[in-house]
Amino acid sequence: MDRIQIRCEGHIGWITLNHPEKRNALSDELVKAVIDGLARLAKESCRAVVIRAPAGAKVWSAGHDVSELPEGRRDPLGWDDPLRHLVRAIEQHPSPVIAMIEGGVWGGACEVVLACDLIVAADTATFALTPAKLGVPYNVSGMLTFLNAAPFRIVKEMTFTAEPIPAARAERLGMINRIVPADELEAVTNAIAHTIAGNAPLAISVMKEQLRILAGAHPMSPQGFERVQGLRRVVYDSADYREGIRAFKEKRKPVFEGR
Ligand code: LCV
Repeated sequence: MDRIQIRCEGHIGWITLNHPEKRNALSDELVKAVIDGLARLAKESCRAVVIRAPAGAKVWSAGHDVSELPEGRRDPLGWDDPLRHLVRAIEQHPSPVIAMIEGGVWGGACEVVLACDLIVAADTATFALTPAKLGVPYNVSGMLTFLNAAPFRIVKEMTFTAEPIPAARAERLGMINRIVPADELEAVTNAIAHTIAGNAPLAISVMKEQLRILAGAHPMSPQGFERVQGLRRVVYDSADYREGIRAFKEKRKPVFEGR
């Protein structure tokens, strides 16, 4: 069963996440299919790529596939985690990647969406950052993705509460580019993609890469990085982390004890 649908029409690539039984959870299998799809669309000289869920989706993506997270003693979001590969593939894709959002976007899927170059959302869409709900110590580059997409205090609110925010608020905050009625979402996204595709692809590709390098140009001392990694290790080695993952699998609310 293909976990995505892919097509290229008039220099525009379309990738549809297609694992509704698991609410498009970002499993290794689905992530690999999206990364391969992006590479294929680059070879077909697509000048913009839209990543979407099927029309009418209540969930765009439920985030990292929790069943694939380690139950402790290993960084759950290390360099080689599928989610990290997907975020880098989007950021390094030679043409703009547009997230077309309908339904809820959860956890690591929020980072995938915020790593896209433009975000067009239906007015019913919601966005939730969920590490605190699971007890996961999010990783440094992921936190930078959030900080590059939303004001500092909003990142704190979203990460500390793990509560979804509605598309209207996300747009007011500048986190997303456009909010439209669901029945206009595809047409508006398609129009934006065609406008981009009608401009100079080489210049756009270079400006995208310049912006990626500048957005990531945040100095962090080796000591600072090692301190953060040490603190994250305390979290993913904690009883709370194990409890968060187990509670999800057992479909119950976690009981965190701060140890
Ligand atoms: C695996 C799933 C998932 C899922 N993984 O449908 O950002 S971090 O640090 O937290 C990071 C580690 C991360 O991204 O973690 C994941 C964060 N995601 C969430 O917290 C969202 C978890 N999912 C939900 O809250 C609900 O599934 C939503 C609200 C998305 C949809 O609810 P709905 O009632 O429509 P179900 O909950 O019944 O889910 C349908 C099937 O998808 C699986 C879920 O286990 C169920 O499988 P079974 O039918 O086998 O029981 N599923 C959902 N999310 N992230 N599997």
